[in-house]
Amino acid sequence: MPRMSVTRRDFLRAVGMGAVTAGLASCHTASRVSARSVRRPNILLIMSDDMGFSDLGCYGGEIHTPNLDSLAAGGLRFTQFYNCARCCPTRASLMTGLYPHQAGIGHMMEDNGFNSYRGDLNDRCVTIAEVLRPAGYRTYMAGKWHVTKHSGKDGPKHNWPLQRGFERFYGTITGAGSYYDPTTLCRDNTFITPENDPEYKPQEFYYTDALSDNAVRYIAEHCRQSPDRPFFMYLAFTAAHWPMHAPETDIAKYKGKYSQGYGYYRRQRFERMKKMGLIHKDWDLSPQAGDWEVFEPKDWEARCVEVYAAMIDAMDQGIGRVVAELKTQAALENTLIFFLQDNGGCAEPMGRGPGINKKWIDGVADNRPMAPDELQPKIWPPMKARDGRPVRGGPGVMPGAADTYVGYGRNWANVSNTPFREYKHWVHEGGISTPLICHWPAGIKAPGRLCHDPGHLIDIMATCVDVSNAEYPAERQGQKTQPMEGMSLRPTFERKALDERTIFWEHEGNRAVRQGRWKLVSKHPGGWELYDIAADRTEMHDLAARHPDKVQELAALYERWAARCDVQPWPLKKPQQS
Ligand SMILES: [Ca+2]
Repeated sequence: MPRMSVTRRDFLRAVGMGAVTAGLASCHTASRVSARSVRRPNILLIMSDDMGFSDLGCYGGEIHTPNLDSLAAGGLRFTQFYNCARCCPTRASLMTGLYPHQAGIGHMMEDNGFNSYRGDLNDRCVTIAEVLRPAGYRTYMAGKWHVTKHSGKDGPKHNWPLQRGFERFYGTITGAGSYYDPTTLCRDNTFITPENDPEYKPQEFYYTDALSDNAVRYIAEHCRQSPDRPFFMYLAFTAAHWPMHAPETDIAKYKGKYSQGYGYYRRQRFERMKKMGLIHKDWDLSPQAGDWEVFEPKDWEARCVEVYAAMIDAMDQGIGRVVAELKTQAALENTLIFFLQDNGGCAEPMGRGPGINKKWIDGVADNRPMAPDELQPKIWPPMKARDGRPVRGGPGVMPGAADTYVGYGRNWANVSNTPFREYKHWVHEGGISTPLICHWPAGIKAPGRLCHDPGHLIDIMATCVDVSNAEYPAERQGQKTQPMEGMSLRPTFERKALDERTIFWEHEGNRAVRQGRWKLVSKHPGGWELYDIAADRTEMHDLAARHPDKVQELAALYERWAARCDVQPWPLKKPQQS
C-alpha cells in the first residue's frame, strides 16, 4: 500500500463510503444496463507530464512501472504516437480533438492578440467531456488543466473544468508548482490548500498520490451513484514535471541506480527497445548530451534522476490503485484506458543555475509558516514551503523535499528521450513522441501487440466519439464548432490499419509535417530538414538536398495547414490595430 497517501479503505471510510463499495458486486455491467450502453465503455484518459519516450518499462526504460507495463501487456502499445511538444498546446489538442491553434492555444497561457493565441479555449471548440456528457456519460477530472489564462482564484471560470463539461474536478488550473503545495489547487470551482480540504486528509500530502486517491474516489462514487451509466475520467498527472519532488521511501528504491552516467542508460535502453520491437535495429542512436566523466557534482546529478524515477514510480503505483478500484467494481473489462505523455523529456534548466540559491533565499520576505487557509501564490521560487522554510535550488541542493526546487536537466532528458533527438519545445522526434498504451479487454483484440501506425492527440477525441456513440456537436452555445481533425483509433483495436493521412506541428516556430514515411521538420530559426522516418526515425540523415521536390511538396502542405489554422510567424508580433 502507498506509504504516504491514505489507504483506499481509510479514504472511503473518510468520505462515508466504506460500506457502499463493499456490497457492490459490479458497476456498469450487463446485468444492470441496457443493451446499448453495454457496448459503450467507460473511458479513462491518463496523461503524464514532461516524460521521455523510453522512461516506462514497457517502452524500454529501467524505471519500475509494473502497473503500466501490465496495461501494455493486456492492451496495445503505439510506437509512433505524437503530442504537441508542450504542456498547454498538448492539453488543448487532447481535450478538443483540434490542433492547438484552432482551440485558441497556439502557444501557452498568455494572450498574444491573435485569436489562435489567446491562451484560453475559444468558443468554437468542445472538450471530450462536453461531447460525452450529453451522450449519457458522467464526467470526472483529477489533475492538471492548463488550458486557460484565467488561473486566479476568482477566475473568470468559464474555461475551468466544471464549465467545460466535467461534473467533478480535483486538481490544478495552472501548469507547474510544488508537489507538496500545488498552486491553484481546486476542488470543483473552489481554491483549497493541502491543509484545509475537508474531503481529503492524508498523513502527508503529495500531489501525485492526491490525484490517484481522488480518481479512486470518483470511480467508487460513480459506481455507487450511477452504476447504470458509463463514465469519462481525465486523470492528468503532473509527474514528472520539475521540480523533482518525491517521497523519500520511493527515492530510496533508486539510490545508486544511476551512478554509471548518461551514456550507459541510453545504450541499455536503445538495445532493449530494439529487442522489444519498439524501434528498428538499423536506426542510429541520436547524439549524446553531456559528459558524465566531467560533470560535477555527480552525487547531485544522480540524485536528480533518482527523484525523477521515484516520481514516475509513485505515479505508476497510483495508476495501480486506480486499476485495482476498477477491478473491485468489476468495471475493468469494459473500460478503455489510454495512457500518454504531453511532451518529450524536458531540458529546461529550472533550479540548476549556480547563482540561484542565494537569490531565492533572499527573495523570501519572511519565514512564518503558512496558515492552513493560506494559498500558495507561487509556481516557482522565490517561494517558501508551508512550514516557512525558503525553497532552495542550484548545484548541490539535493532535491526531493518541499524546500527544494530542481529540474533534472538536459543530459537526463536526453536519456529519457532515447533514441530520439531534441526535447520538449521542439518537434523533432524527441519533443513529440509519446507512448500510447490502450487497454480495453472487451474491445482490443490480440493483447500485448505493438501498433506502428502513426497517430496524434487529435485522434483521442475521434476515438472517444466512436466508442461512445456520442454525437460531435455542430454548435456550442450558439457558436458553430470546428470539425474534429483526427481519426478514430478503433480499427487498430481490431487489428486493422489506419488510413494514411498528413499530420502537422508548430510550436515556437518549430515546424513539422509527417506524411507516410516522410517527415519535414525545422528547428526555429533553421531551414527544413527531410527524413525518411521508416529508415531513420532518429533523424540523423537529412535528405533535403537529395529530394528537393519532396521538400517543396511537404512545405506547401505545411503552408496550407498553417494558413488554415491561423499559425503566426515566430516570434509573435501583436496584431496591428485597425
Ligand atoms: Ca509538459
